[in-house]
Amino acid sequence: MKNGTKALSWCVLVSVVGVPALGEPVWPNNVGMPMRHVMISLEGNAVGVHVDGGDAPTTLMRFPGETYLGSASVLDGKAYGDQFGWLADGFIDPGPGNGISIELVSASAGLETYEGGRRMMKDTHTYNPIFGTAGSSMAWDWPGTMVHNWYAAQDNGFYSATYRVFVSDADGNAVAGFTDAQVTLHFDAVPAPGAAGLLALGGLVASRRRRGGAS
Ligand SMILES: [Cu+2]
Repeated sequence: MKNGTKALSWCVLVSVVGVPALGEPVWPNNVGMPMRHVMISLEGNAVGVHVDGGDAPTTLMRFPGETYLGSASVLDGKAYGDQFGWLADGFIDPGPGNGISIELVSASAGLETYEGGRRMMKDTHTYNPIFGTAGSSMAWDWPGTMVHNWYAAQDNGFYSATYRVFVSDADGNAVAGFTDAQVTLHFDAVPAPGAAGLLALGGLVASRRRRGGAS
C-alpha cells in the first residue's frame, strides 16, 4: 500500500508541474529511423531478394517511460524498430492463385517479430506475433505491398534472422518450378539513450518539421 501511495503522489506532482504524463499510451516510435527496404523480385521463375544497406544492422531503440496503444503494447519495455520493410522490386506475377511467402529459417534467440504494415499507418498494424514469435507460424504470407514489421528484443545486443522467400500457392505451399531466395537481416538492440542522445533526437525532429517533410 505504501508504494501505491508513493506512485500516486508522483502522478499528482507530474500533472501539477505539467510534464507529459508518464504512462500515457502512444503509437510506437520510429522517428530518426529511415526506412530500409528488403526488395523482392521475380525474374522469370527466380525469386530474388536484396536489402537496402546490405548487412549493416538496423538499430532497435528503447524509449523509456513509453507504453503503447492497443495491440502495440507487445512492444512495451523492449528495444524495437520497424526500419526494415518488405517491398516489391518491379512487377511480380507468380501466377493465378499464387503469392509470395516468407519463412523464418533461423533467428537469434530472443528476437521477436510483430506484424506491421505501411509505415505511417501505425494504427492499422495488427501487431500479431509472426515468424515463430509466441508460437506463431514460421511462415508469413507477404501481401505484395510495402510492409514494415516490428522487430523487438528484451535484451541489448546483436540479433539476426534468415528468411526463405518463395512462390506459394493458396495453402502456403511452395510451387514447383520456381527457385527461392534467402536473405539475412541484422539488428542491434541498444540501451536507452542518455541525455545527449535524447537531445540529438529532439534536434532531428525539429529539423524535419522545419522542412515540412512528412514521409
Ligand atoms: Cu517502406
